[in-house]
Amino acid sequence: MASSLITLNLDFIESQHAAWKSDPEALPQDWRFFFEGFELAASGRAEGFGAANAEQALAQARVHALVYRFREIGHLLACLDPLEACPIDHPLLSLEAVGLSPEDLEKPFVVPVGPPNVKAPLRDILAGFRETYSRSVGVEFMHLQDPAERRWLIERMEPVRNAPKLEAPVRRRILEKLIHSTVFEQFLNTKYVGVTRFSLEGGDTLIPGLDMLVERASELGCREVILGMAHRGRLNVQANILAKPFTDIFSEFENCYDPEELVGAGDVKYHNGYLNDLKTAAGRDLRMLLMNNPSHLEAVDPVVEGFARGRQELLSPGERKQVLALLIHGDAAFAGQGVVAETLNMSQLDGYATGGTIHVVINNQIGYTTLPEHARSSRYSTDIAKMIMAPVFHVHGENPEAVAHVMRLSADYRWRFGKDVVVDLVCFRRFGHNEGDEPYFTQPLMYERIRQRPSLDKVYAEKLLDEKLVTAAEIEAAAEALRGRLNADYDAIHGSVCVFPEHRFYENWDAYSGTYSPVSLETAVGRDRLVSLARSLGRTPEGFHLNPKLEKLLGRRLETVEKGEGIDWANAEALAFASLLAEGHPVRLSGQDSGRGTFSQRHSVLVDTRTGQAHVPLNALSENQAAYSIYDSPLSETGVMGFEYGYSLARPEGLTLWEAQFGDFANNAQGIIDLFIAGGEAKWQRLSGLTLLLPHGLEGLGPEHSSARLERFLQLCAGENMQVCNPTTPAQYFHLLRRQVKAAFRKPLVVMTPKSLLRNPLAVSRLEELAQGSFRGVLEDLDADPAAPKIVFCSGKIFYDLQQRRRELKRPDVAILRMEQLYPVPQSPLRMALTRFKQVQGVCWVQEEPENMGAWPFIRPRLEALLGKPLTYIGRRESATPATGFPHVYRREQADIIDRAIGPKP
Ligand SMILES: Cc1ncc(C[n+]2csc(CCOP(=O)(O)OP(=O)(O)O)c2C)c(N)n1
Repeated sequence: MASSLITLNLDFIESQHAAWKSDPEALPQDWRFFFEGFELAASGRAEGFGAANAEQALAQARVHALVYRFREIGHLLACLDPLEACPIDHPLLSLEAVGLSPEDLEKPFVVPVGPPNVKAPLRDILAGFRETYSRSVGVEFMHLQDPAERRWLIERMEPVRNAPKLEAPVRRRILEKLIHSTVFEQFLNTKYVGVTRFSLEGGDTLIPGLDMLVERASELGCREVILGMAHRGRLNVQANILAKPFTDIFSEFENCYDPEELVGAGDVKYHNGYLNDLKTAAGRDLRMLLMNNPSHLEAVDPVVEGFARGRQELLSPGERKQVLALLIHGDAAFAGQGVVAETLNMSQLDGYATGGTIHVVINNQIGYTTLPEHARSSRYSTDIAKMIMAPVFHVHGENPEAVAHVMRLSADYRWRFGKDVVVDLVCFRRFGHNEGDEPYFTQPLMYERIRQRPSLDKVYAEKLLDEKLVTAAEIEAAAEALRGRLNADYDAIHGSVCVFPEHRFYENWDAYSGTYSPVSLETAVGRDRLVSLARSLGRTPEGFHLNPKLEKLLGRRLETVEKGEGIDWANAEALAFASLLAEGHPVRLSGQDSGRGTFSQRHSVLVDTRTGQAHVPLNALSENQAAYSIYDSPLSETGVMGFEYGYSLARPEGLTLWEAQFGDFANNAQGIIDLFIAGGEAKWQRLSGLTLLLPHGLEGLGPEHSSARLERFLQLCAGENMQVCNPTTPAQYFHLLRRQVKAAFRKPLVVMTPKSLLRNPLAVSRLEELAQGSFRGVLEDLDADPAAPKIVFCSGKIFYDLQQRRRELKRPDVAILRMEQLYPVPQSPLRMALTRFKQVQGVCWVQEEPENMGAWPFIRPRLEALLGKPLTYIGRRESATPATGFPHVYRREQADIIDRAIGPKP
């Protein structure tokens, strides 16, 4: 470790040296001193300089080297851990490490900061740098490659030695917040003994720290904070930062709700979100949302980012300053969960940036019972953040003034540079993981040290008492006032039936409901309008050099619309998007390679063959159209899907889509699907209209390019929580996309989308089908004989294989019914489709997926209940993987299914 640091140092110094040689003025003042001294020493022969001068210059260069080290690795000597004695020295930061000796301490050297050519004894210079970088704040910032950012930070840290004098009212407020934090936890501990609340105690400075942070953020122009955090201290943050009424918090402990009043399945108290409109201490308005959170640590991170992005677009289009994404992490989770890296990786991307997230790690140096040495390979739990060159402030968690300073500095940095920044609050966990946990089993020594730590509010109160900034009576009055409020609110709730608090949310949701009612929805678009939209989509700007193949493709698209037939999937999708945009509904689509489309089908973004300039026809429809946002996403599923889910929560008026490259890859985001998409409404009454596009279908490709795991989605369906559809025609897809926006309800929509059907000449629609009607949950069979004795139910692309065989065999006595929507099960369309056939003897379900997969396990009991008779299964036998990797086996299996369902080839 040490040697690699030194190598890095030398490489860096060499590059700086080269820069200095070509233009000394280009480097900051301290570097200039350094190299001047260095050259002087190296040239010892220089005319006019004696050996003594050269020696002195060399010593000065060494001083600079040491200063540089303090900036770079001073944090190794910082005093950060409340459970350990402060380190006294570090070999890499010693005088000897740079060739100086204790005799040099009293010698004068040029001070590397402040006005030029001021000299001071080395002892004093060192003391300043030690204080700045190796006391209560340890900073990692020299990995930032932009010298302007480093300089900006240096200028804010070195002159005040990372310990600015805080004004008396600020210090009193810190004390008040510490008292509130402590009294709140102690109150819960006496009233609800042993009940899980994930006490913040040991990390109490979070509360005054956050208070300082939001105060500064609002000073800098922030109007809204979107906060994501896990279990630890969540109730405390709700009470003391978001001003959630104590009565609401207590009623969650009391379980006093009338079961009749309860909405949805609910969630545990330390997962619920909260929205409040606050007044800051300075009297400014600040809206704060604590995002609902599942147990799955860090899963909420991308959701917060997506939501913040959506709010930024609504509140302050074109800039990201006014809405702040704030994420609070645990140390074990921050280092361990991959979604953290995915979220950080999105932070500066055009499609996902939120102007810099402030991350605060409650680093209590333990994760449940696991110590850092077993939890990460990195030195700090925050090291992952350095990949995006975020500055990291490690801060002693028992120094509330240092915490206040770094919180403010982080806000300043975020507002200045629009980038992520991390505060690592080094603290401890006073009790076990939760209130029923015994930490002495596993960490007896650590907990013995913790037991000896006095409560921080007391320690800080002593300090302010000593300085006569407060009186004992004021301190007692502050605690008493809070206890009084807590007691009164407790008495109001305890033992009574309480009302389930209304889940207030953003006003732009007022027009939408969670009641699924898809009937009589107008999704058709007039012929003329469609033709006119198609013409716009086919146009490129004057002088645009379009790839000749694309020119042909776009020409064909327009031709089919003008002719009124042969409209394919991508064309119908573009028309659905265009019509929505023209009606004022924004559309946002992101996924891997979604701009072009994985199957080279979409071509939403056209690239000039000579200039490389992009043109997006869907954004060139008209002046007053809504925005079409199309992004090729980073290669992440959890992060990006979580982001789009969060975005959909902010923008109910638009269509938000996430697309999988192949449907399989969505299972990398299974957590987002389970926790938010499927369960969000039931747990938190939070609606989302997110649409997932999942390429699905067996086509002879391997096990991971065949299935979107339809069965997984269906297994999650209950209580009309989401829609799962498998449309087989472009027109159906068109209406389905439009329904998702035009409906007054908002439910996630999972669409199995095609691959081979994209180019199947049979899978095309007539313009008339877009200009009339709406999405149909079941496609009837008008070709079949009403006296057909056999009904074949299917869903998805296998329909075309079945239909073709039926044509070949001329067998109208087999009716083929397509289930285009699998959930909510379209009961009345199913009944309607069946009434045509009066002499049915046998009904079978045909699918290409293995028997333990696809729609079969889900649909069987439901269809059988509706039909009143058993269904026969025709499909692949059960399998551990969705598809064989051998194309010839695939073909044989597929042929066998069609043979059995309709009859062998003639
Ligand atoms: C994805 C996930 N895995 C495992 C858990 C179980 N779990 C809950 S808290 C916890 C420890 C978290 O440690 P840390 O992130 O340091 O936060 P702390 O509880 O110490 O505040 C674990 C393993 C979880 N909630 N989520």
